[in-house]
Amino acid sequence: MRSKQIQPMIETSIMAALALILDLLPSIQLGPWISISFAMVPIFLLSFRWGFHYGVLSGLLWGLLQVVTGDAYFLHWLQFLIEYFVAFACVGFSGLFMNIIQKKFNEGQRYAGLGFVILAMFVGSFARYIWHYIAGIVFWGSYAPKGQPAWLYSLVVNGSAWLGSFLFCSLVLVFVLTASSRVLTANRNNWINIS
Ligand code: 218
Repeated sequence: MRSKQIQPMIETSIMAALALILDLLPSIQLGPWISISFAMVPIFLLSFRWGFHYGVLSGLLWGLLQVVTGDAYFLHWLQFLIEYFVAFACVGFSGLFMNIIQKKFNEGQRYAGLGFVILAMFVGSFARYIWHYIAGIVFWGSYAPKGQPAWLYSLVVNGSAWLGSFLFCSLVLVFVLTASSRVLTANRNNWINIS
């Protein structure tokens, strides 16, 4: 591994672990599957610092950590693959906005920067929850209350979990970045050199 990749890789693993821990904290629970937490914040932050590829990798690792810690629900191999690997990896789509976010904050355009941060979180969280929504229709439909179609049940469950988590993450990251936008750039050039 090139020494340039070592720092982002370390952050990738730390942020995945942090997301796992935040997810275990008591969150706003509106039903068994409607959990509103800010566990995605570390993955978003990493994505804004290092971009799409590291964001996807960290999301994948977060999903994997849930599996190995016994925190995953298995109904079907395809559901398992979609909800714990594909969905979590998609949080990294927020990293597609790294350049514009970095640029806005560098130029001192805070509000524009925050706008793109929120847009990026919208895209990343949506890209994740669309998979939970699809899995909800295909695999979790039998849990719907009597008479409720699966698409509506999944929309209620995953739509509210998505909206709540997106808003909660936005609140937390806007607060953090208003206090110190340096977290976006700090130490990005201090490569750890082990060669
Ligand atoms: C309707 C419905 N119920 C449950 C699930 C499963 N689900 C939902 C959201 C997030 C996650 C990942 C772990 O936090 C899971 C497995 C669903 N998709 N749809």
